[in-house]
Amino acid sequence: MERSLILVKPDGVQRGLIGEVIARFERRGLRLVGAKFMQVSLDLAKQHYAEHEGKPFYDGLIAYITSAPVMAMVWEGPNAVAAIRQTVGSTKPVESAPGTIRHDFALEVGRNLIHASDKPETGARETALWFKNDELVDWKRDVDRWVFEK
Ligand code: DAT
Ligand code: MG
Repeated sequence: MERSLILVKPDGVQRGLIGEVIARFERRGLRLVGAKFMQVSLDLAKQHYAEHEGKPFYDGLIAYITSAPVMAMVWEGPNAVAAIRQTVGSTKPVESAPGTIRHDFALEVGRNLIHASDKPETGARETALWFKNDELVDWKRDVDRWVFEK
């Protein structure tokens, strides 16, 4: 089953949108695997955003993600990464489709509320970076057969 790391970033937490984000993924049919409310260390922020090191927005990005607590979660399901990216919307909120989280709640790329893994391999890498194995729950829901075809 494909997994994606989701972060409700500091702006989403401060604005009281944790529940809204969780509700959207629950409603979509995705299955929660792990969750923790945490302050991001500088070290974790740098590892998480290593691909962006050297870009003009890098310093601001690290300052933003470490500025206040985040809600970190792992969600799974068939095609979870693509489904979640679709529900999240484009990186720039003004380019996000109506109905997506970034469209509905954000205006600026530097305050775009939420992180979601961009590829299945990234989902696996980021899950391992943010969560220990014993923080992830392997479980089934009675409703799974009505949401997952196989
Ligand atoms: P995403 O978060 O949609 O995966 P990304 O991985 O390209 O986007 O970039 C990570 C974050 O960096 C993004 O959520 C916001 C910030 N960012 C990306 N491009 C930016 C830009 N051109 N100007 C300012 N911030 C940017
Ligand atoms: Mg990304």
